[in-house]
Amino acid sequence: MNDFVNVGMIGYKFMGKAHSNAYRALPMFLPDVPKPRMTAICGRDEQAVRAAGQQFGWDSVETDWRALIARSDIDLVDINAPSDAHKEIALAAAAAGKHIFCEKPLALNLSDSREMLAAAQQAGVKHMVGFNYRFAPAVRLAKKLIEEGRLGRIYHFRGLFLQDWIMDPDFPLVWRLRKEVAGSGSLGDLGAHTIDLARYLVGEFDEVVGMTETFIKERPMPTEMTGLTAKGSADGPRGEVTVDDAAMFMARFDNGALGTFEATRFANGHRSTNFFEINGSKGSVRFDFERMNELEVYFSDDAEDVQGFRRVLATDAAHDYMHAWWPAGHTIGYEHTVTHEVHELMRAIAEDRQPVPNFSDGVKCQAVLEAVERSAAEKRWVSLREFDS
Ligand code: SOE
Repeated sequence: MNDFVNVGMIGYKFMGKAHSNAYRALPMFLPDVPKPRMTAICGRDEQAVRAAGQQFGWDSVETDWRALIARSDIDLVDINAPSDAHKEIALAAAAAGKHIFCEKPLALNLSDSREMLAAAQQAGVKHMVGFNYRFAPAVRLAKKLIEEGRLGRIYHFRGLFLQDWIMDPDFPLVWRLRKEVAGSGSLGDLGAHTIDLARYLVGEFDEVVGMTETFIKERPMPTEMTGLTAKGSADGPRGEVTVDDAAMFMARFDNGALGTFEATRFANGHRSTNFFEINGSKGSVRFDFERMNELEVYFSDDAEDVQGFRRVLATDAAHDYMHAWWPAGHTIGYEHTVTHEVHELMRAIAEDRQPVPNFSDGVKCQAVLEAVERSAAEKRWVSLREFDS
């Protein structure tokens, strides 16, 4: 097993910081896998990426991702640039024989995601997609309860991902609000996570019916921006919002369970509510990322006089990953899910297997996104079979 994996990362803002934190924390808390070596960080703005590289602890800086991929001292390419850059970079990384860690959503559309998967498979490299919420210990407890049959037959999945960061009509037109850069709006940015959690916990999608809405049709052009923050003049030039502000859809799963989904950036008061509830014949579970260390569980075979949802604090050694951190009862946060994600990637590289979730999960998520968009446009139920390649 290689003791090190040399990482080249493209992107240096929100997810660049989260991934950098994970690479630094991994050897200290989860040392049973190869150590990620923070070899090079890449971004177009040389001054900004040099500052980020210095602050996050990267060994070198690149301003052209092609130069980064061409380096012989890079084993893994980490892509957390905006979504329109994912495909070109991933295809080049695969062609160069580099492992790939790509942020979600995998691509702008299903066709591009399939091309990325095929290229990675052809190159024989490891490929992972950044669905980090699978790596919350409480979510893995939900998975364990379902797999052990302790919820019985699953009837319902109901998932919400609610934010409110663009409620101000004068919030500028950042890249997440432009289809050619983001692919979609709340559906692909937030709904992708909920779709992935549903696939991870319940199963594959059979058909969907949905709707989308763009409440604010145009916004001030930004004078400077990140993915989530921006400056722009309310009386300056304005541009068209070309993605959804909100999406809602229903789903039938292959196993007969039913799902309801909501993704919005207009749920005033919800900074980032990422919630699901699953109901089965023998019990239910409820998870809210704002209380990410807890899983609410209900078992219908509890004694009648004490039946009801109870709160499990998923911080014991019995809970995935918690052995790595602190004694029972000491809680963890958002950034730990990314560290756990990177642990899975490093372990997969060491064990010469594909990490989970990988590009095939990214493709399946992209198919559901495309099905929802088709349903919203054509106002009909859409079967995932329509997208079989
Ligand atoms: C959007 O605000 C966002 O940053 C998503 O892009 C992330 O994937 C999600 O984890 C948090 O919210």
